[in-house]
Amino acid sequence: MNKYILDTDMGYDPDDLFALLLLLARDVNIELIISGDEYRLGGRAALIEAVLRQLGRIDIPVYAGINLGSDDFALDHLVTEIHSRRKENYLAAVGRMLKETPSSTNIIYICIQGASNLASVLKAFPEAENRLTVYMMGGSVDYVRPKRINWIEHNLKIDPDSFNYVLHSKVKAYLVMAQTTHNPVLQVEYDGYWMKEIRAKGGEVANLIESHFAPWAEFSKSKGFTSSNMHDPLTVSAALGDGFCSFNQSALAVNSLLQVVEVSAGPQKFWSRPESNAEEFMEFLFSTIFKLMR
Ligand SMILES: [Ca+2]
Repeated sequence: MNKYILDTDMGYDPDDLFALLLLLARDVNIELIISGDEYRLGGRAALIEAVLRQLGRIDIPVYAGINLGSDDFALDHLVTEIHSRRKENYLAAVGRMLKETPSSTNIIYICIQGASNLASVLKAFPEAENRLTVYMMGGSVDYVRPKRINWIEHNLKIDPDSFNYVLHSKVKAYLVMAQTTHNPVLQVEYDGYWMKEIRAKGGEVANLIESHFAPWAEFSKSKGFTSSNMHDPLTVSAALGDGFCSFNQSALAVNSLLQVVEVSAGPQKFWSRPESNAEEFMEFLFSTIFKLMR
């Protein structure tokens, strides 16, 4: 059975919560969760722990990752507790996992935030390049958002050096990128079809989703939208081998405009084609999450 690491900035766009719910509903072996783009003294890690407690999964350890000093943490008000500090930090925990996991077991590292923690893992443990298979959301190739001049994809923008480090490392990596995930079909509108289905089901998971989505809808209204794109759930789904998106293969680099470009030499990376089976994916995503709501 594969082992999974989830590296998430839950508490901002609610697609991270949908991604976690998808992972939990699939009953895979989540070894540990690392918080990304940390906030104050482990604010995100504390939020993730609170979510896991609500879902009855306190067995999954949460480690606070790198704090980039950002201040756009939308769910600050939901953090009522302090992150339970562990004896190890996230690097030590990943190092121990690399050491203790037999080479016949795949370790899948799912990164649905910036690449800071992942790049640190690759720098700290040279063997990680061969042992990990990475699925990461971020960047874009030949794509910028319409009417958004100088747009840079969020996960790349918050730490371009780490993103570039991962691209230049030898780690086997699949990138689910913005040219694929910025698809209207992958949008969940706060007052749209899927949220109505979720509210109709009711219960603790529905309330949890509401508590993450309502402040996000309020927060993003000023930017002209009230939806969440399922970038991160599509990435989790790819990591689980579902096949809703397909991948090109070439060497990639981050250029001076912070766009990802194909380059002629360097380690090969897999990166998502723009088209995906988005309709089928959305049906699959929510029918899977609804299993947690019975
Ligand atoms: Ca995310």
